[in-house]
Amino acid sequence: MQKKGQIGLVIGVIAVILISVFVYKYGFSNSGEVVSDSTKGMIIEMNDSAYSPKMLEINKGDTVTFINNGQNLHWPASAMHPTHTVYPGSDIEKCNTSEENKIFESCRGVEPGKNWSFTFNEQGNWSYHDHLYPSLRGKILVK
Ligand SMILES: [Cu+2]
Repeated sequence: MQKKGQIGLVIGVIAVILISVFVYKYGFSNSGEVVSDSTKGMIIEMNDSAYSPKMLEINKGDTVTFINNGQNLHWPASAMHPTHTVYPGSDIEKCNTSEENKIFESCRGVEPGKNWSFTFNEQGNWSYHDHLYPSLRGKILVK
């Protein structure tokens, strides 16, 4: 009788643990998914050898965040180097003016660990490069 009680207790404890783990995991992954869904595919990682992903497809109005995971400064900018005028309205000459936040370029090196974001309101296939390392390139397709 006492043994049965102990087994029952053990089963009860295990059940409580399993339920807690399930609830925790379910709740966690659920809220985690909401966060990752809203930023899914919207992040471009810059490191010292490449931008990744090299080709990103987004919808008009989406915001892309360029994160510097490298050791050096990185400066994402619209094609073509060095004027950056391919993306509509963009021009390196507009850096340090009131229009700076409307152009597809960071206008300065983004420090390691920091990021820069831009919202794409123009449909098209937009090439960009790193103004400090022009051989580093990528494309953003805005549908
Ligand atoms: Cu450039």
